[in-house]
Amino acid sequence: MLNLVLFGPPGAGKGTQSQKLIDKYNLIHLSTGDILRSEIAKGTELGLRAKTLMDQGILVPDEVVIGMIDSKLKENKAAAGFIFDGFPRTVPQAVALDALLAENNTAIACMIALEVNEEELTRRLLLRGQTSGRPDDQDEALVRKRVQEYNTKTAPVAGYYAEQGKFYGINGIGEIDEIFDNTCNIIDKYLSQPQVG
Ligand code: B4P
Repeated sequence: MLNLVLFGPPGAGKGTQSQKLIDKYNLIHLSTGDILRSEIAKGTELGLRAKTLMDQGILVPDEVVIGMIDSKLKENKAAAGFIFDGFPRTVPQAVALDALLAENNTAIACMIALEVNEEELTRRLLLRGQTSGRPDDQDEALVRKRVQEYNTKTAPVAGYYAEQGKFYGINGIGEIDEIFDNTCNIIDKYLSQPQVG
């Protein structure tokens, strides 16, 4: 199984690169942001709870997103692998993901982090806000709040994977296809190594 974590601040290009990676490597895309927005659209109780937090640029509780990922893994037991996009976003989420994958005798292959500065993130998200209809993309203070949440709660997750020797950072500024090629190079290098177990 090929399990990848696509990592980076809001607007770094995780969703954009995920779409290209799932086609090339035949993986299942698990975006906690997309799953939460679908719960909001359906008007479920979980969605209503999450919306209040997401509209403020705050992370939803760990147990909510961990439960969502657990059920998606169970629904897709025959998958060739997964791209985790926007998850894990805290160290407890990363620990829980390792445990869930271990239950299925698998593990994260690598974390690929898209590195983009705050000014470019803000520019991209406000631009997307003009067409996405996402309330969290439309207000500069809210966009900056999301980046601040990332810096305090999410950035430490990179260290968690670095300790396991699984962290790879790449420049997330430039042409989408060029960033995609650099991402594929990391994955292909991993796949060319003899796999343990
Ligand atoms: P997400 O849906 O994960 O949204 P995001 O961080 O804004 O990134 P996204 O993937 O959508 O954008 P992308 O970088 O591809 O999270 C939303 C909210 O949900 C969070 O704030 C939180 O409240 C909650 N949540 C989600 N997961 C959670 C978790 N695990 N725990 C707790 N809470 C959670 O692209 C952005 C824009 O940049 C696009 O318009 C794209 O076209 C553009 N772009 C991409 N690459 C580009 C490039 N190379 N050059 C120029 N533009 C580019």
